[in-house]
Amino acid sequence: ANPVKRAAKKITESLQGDASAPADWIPGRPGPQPPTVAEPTEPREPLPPKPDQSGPDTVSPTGQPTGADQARVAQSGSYLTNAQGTRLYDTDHSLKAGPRGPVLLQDHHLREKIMHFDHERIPERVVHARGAGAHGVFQSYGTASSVTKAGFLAPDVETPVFVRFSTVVGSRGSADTVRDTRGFATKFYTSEGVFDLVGNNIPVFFIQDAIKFPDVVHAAKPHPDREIPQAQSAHDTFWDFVSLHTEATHHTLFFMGDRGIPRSYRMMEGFGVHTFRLVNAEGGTTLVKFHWKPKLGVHSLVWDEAQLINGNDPDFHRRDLADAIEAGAYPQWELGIQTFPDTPDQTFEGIDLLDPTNMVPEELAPVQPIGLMTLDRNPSNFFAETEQVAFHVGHLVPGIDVTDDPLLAGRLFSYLDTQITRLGGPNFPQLPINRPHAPVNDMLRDGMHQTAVHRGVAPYRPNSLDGGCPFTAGADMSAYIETPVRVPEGSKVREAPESFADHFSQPRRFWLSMSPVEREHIIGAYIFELGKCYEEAIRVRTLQVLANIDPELCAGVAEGLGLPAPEPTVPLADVEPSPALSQVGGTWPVDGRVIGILTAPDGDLDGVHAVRDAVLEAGMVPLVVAPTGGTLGSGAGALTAQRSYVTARSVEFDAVLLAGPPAVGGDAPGVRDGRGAPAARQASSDPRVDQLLAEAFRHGKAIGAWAGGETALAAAGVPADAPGVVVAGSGTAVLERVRELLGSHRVWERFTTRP
Ligand code: HDE
Repeated sequence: ANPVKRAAKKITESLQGDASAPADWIPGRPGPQPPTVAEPTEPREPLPPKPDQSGPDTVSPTGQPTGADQARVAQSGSYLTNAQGTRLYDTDHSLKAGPRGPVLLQDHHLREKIMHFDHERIPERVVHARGAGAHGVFQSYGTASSVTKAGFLAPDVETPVFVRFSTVVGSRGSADTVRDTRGFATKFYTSEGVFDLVGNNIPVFFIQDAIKFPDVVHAAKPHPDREIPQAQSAHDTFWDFVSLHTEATHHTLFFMGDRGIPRSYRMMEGFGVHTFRLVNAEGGTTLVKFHWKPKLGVHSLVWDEAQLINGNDPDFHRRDLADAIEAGAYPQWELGIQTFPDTPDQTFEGIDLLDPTNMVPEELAPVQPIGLMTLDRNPSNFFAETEQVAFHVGHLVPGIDVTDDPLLAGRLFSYLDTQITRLGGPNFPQLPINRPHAPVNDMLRDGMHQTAVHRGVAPYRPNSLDGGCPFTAGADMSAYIETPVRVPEGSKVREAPESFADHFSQPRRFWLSMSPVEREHIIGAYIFELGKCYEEAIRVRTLQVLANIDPELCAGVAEGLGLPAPEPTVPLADVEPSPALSQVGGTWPVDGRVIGILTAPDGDLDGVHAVRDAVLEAGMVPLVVAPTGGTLGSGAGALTAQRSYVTARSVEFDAVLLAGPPAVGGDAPGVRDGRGAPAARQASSDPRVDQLLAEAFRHGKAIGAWAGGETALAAAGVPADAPGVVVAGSGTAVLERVRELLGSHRVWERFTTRP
């Protein structure tokens, strides 16, 4: 008779039989029905489930659109309003008692505007503060299906992603091209929940146990007294720590190598670093390491270039990523896995898979491609997306589980914790960039910055008042179930296993895998970094670490520091090199490379047109450089200069072309030699062009010239017959050769190496 009771009865009956409520657990994935609900709150009859039990949709109780329409809600209507939607007639003057009188306390608009401004900043990330992000899509090949049941790795599944690249040590406003490790964090918005792969561009880490993280970070950050240097490892506290704490040797060697100064985020590898455990539909497990392989290859800057860029364009990497995406040169990475049998000792070929300072050479365990990621959309708002995105290694989906790597264990704790400080409370998953694309029906409630309007009265389990909702799922309904891994027996200890004790064999493998030019870069990096330390004892101690890796490395650095090279204190490990670690020797696509074309009003403008078209055709970016800004030539053949001799610097270009002799402009405003007089120069040169060519040459970049452009080479000290200098009869002929040179990234022959 009572309609509420009638409805309740119907619902109770339907739950016991062939229930329709949970039919859409995971779209397209039929599974058994959820367990029957018989909750013990008798004698009261259960209420019917509320019309919407689908979780914390961020709906406005007044019916205003939110969610996908958020942007419209944030900014709608053409008139300026206050935060409450009241239109304003003036936002430029405070309310005063007369035009020259005191400002009135009652100016609520002034108060609101300044209050909001005062709170515009949130704490920056304690590490990885400086970053750049992009949206994209991950297309699964399905090749991982035999080892994981993760839905997003099934054949042909497409998953939206957001990636944030970062430096580690510097503050939010620090320069991009400092020597540092780079973060490579990916959020997969899968239909089974969010999966975050929070990795770096270096496959190993400084420490084996999370409890050392504050130590390594305190050592790398600026000195606590003067807060210098910014975003640098070249200082005493860093080298003090890593020379005492030799488990950091492998990672340190990696980022003293070229990977510490990537050419572009688009040209970096990414690594999950830890060993993860994949679980397939039958419950079978496989240990894996994740790798991102860039389609453009792995390329780096040279140190001198990186330092110049820090001054010339501190946003170099951020700009490069955004420009490439805007230009349609979408960067792509293949996701791959190295797989290892899940044996009780969790080692592979003698390598302890739980030690994150270790890697497994690709020659021993090939990287098997499992999908392709394409970044195709820039964020619309840096703060809302790149700054507020919150990654967490514990954001896992069924089919991907963690191992007992003690570094990973600490990270599982840390990432949630840090977001509470950074994003102001526990509700950061509701921020648009963090919202899962899978339905959310948690029982988390209230708290700072709660924007969801939850339904129902029973955010607890068991309940009968919300009809038992939400239900728990089984393994066959995409529930996340931890793998019942057997835990080794033992006593509670603060100790590392014996297998973590070897700190030098793997660094030695890395060193032996480098080409001569890469070794020279590493030696140069150590000389620079240690040369910046004040304490001699730190240099001496580091040389001892290097002696334990390789005598040639140690001798090279010792020579540069003017110190004796010590003898090793451990036997040098007998290890095979891993050629896959070297960045030199391959040929790669040239998409998105930047070609500077120097010309002058009387240069070969027709040739420049032809070269520009050919550069664009090849998916590269042409930038025309002229003595001043403005237009060159007239009519149909007119050219716009994107850079002038004042704004162009060599570091912006991957190759430089000279279309005719550059203008002689050394007495142009602002160009003076060291004594303040107009720069002394050869009659045929402009000091800015000389500098540009000399830098490009020194940095191993291809240089091309035609139509008399070669006359500028001599004045810049560039031999016309040097490797990678191309002189030909036409611009397109020059470009063709330059393009081939770009395929190997740099003209490696130009760099000196020791015999
Ligand atoms: Fe992180 N790390 N990390 N880390 N990490 C953070 O989380 C931490 C480690 C990595 O673009 C923080 O949201 C601990 C390894 C990336 O938003 C913090 C330990 C690897 C990012 C944190 C590590 C990483 C972070 C700071 C040692 C490579 C940037 C802000 C146990 C596999 C993510 C934040 C982004 C960020 C803690 C070690 C990668 C404090 C305790 C190893 C890419 O939670």
